[in-house]
Amino acid sequence: EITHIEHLGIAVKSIEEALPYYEQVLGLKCYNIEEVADQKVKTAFFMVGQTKIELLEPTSEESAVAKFIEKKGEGIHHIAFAVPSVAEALAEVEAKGVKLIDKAPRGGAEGLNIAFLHPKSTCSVLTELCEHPEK
Ligand code: CMX
Repeated sequence: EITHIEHLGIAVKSIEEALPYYEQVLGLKCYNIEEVADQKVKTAFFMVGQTKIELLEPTSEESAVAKFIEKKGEGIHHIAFAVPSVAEALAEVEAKGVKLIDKAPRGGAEGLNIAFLHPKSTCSVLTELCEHPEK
């Protein structure tokens, strides 16, 4: 059961270079910049209603985001849906034949439990499921 869009992930080459557009043109406020070491990305977050925008800057050439930018250029990288339980949602979609990237929930940015579904099974949109552990 999806409750809302938790965030949209947008791949950028440089958060520093992207910030003026988000802050000065769109008038959004970056409230957190965080490095997610195991994903080899630096992230910057903005709130838009209850949905966030997450800018993703690769911190290594081996980062999935670096590979994405090389292949497709900067742009929307993934959509993240909030669900009450990532473990239950994974079991449900796997039973429906979806290919999983993460077989079990893991820790993501901002302390969320997350898991990715493979774009080959999601109409080519890399899809993330997220759960707020405190909720
Ligand atoms: N959206 C849609 N399609 C994508 C994609 C994306 N973001 N990234 C890759 N693909 C497609 C590629 O275009 C390619 O399609 P074709 O076979 O038709 O050319 C296919 O998926 C395989 O891509 P690849 O470049 O060969 O890359 P890999 O298979 O090595 O990895 C993926 C692809 C999705 C499995 C990998 O990027 C992954 O595990 N992603 C999840 C983790 C992640 O993205 N982390 C960064 C964000 C972390 C965060 O938010 O904190």
